[in-house]
Amino acid sequence: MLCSVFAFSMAYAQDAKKTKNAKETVTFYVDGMDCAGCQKKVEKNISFVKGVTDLKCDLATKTAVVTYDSNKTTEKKLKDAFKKIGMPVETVKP
Ligand SMILES: [Cu+2]
Repeated sequence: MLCSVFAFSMAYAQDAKKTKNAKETVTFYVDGMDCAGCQKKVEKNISFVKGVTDLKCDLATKTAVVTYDSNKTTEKKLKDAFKKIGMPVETVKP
């Protein structure tokens, strides 16, 4: 009995993940972003990564705030995308 309740809630949680409003926001620290050119590079490339819906870069703090659809991409995939353009990032804990 307890087991089936647990299974049900797990299935429910997975279902909830698939709803259309699956927007997540993550802040990355971009160590290599040290001038306007780098910022542009990030903006030009990361904005078009699959699943990314919004991107805000801040040069002063070297951060990039990425809003993405978690049905289409993951934090790990985003990190890989940064790595691909030569700018590895660290997730900033909220
Ligand atoms: Cu630069």
